[in-house]
Amino acid sequence: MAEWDRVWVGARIAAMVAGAEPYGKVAADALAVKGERIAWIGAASEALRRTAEQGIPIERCEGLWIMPGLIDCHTHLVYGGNRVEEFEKRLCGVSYEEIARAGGGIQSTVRATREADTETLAAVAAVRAKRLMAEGVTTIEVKSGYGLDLATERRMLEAARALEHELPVSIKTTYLGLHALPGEYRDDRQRFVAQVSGPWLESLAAAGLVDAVDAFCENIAFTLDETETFLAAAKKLGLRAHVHAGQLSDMGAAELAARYGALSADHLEYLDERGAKALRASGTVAVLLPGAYYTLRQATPPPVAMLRAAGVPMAVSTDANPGTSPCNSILLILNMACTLFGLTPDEAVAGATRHAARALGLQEEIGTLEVGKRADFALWRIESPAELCYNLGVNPCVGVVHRGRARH
Ligand code: DI6
Ligand code: FE
Repeated sequence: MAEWDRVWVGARIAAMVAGAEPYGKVAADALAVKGERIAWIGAASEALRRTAEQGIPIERCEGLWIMPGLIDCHTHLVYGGNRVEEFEKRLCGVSYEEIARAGGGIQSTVRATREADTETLAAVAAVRAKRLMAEGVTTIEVKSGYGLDLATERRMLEAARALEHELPVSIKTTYLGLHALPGEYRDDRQRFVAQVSGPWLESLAAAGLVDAVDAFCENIAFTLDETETFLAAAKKLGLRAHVHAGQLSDMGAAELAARYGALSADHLEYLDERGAKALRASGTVAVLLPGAYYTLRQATPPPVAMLRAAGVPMAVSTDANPGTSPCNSILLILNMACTLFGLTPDEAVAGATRHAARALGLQEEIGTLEVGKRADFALWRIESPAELCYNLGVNPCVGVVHRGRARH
């Protein structure tokens, strides 16, 4: 039997492994795949010798860059309707908080999502997922959180899981139990938090639909105590967490996330040094979401220099959602991470590969190109990896391999 299934030769390879070389560039120009795994990385001359002997199929890359498949580690890809009217209102000066407090915002997407059937939810999510995939994305995290009742949350998670069966992409599902307080619980917050943290979480987890949990800890959403109730319940079930922390104010949510060993704390426009140090100590990834920052026209970017100095790994992601980041382009987000937040292009690309993998607990599987890791990679017609960040509205992706198989 041939030792490889297929080999790509004549490429430039940015493995995105941490180290001295920018973008983890390796002194090799060939990569071989066996099954779902990267089997070998080395010199094209050696690859050609072995392929000639064994009749292994060859892809000639002619200088294309091979880089790890991009990972979008924070999305709300499944939802009904859109929020274009709210966009218009905000342009007239009404704030996101005002709209939320008046029953619009997340609540209006909850109404539209409850009304949509599961097939429709899966179909609109697939359209959005394909846009990401066209830009070299091979793994997407998808949150629930627009159902806010058990039946609709379940349907959202099922629609997210369906993507993985219909499309050549890997999906991680997150039960965003605490996103907003639904109208029917307006007078009984405690009971809602108890339902989410008790029977609803148990039921969704038992159905195998929950890879992790998430909560929106914010003055317009859920308190620290409420968030902790949910995180504690998840921990008992052995589930890791993400936390929407410090998007609009600093309530100490990053420290709470760290205390629960969360996979990630996300947004972090409002974060002090104690929070950054806590994240570092717990190995929690800071997920930066410049699309939401841009859409809300916020003035305070996340403290990138502080996170860098503290040694906190920084991921970047679209936060694709109908309200604060109606964006299905990871490449645009890489640009914004540099231009708006001051990441270097190397940091931004690491943020959508190596660090995004860690934010999903998948660092042993994906996010870098190494022998034994999953063969998820993209081919780019560029002269340097920084071009993934430099261009605006340009997609130089010319091929994607997911689990060892070329996408068509
Ligand atoms: N923060 C966000 O930016 C999204 N959710 C969250 O907790 C916004 C969700 C929306 O406005 O629909
Ligand atoms: Fe979000």
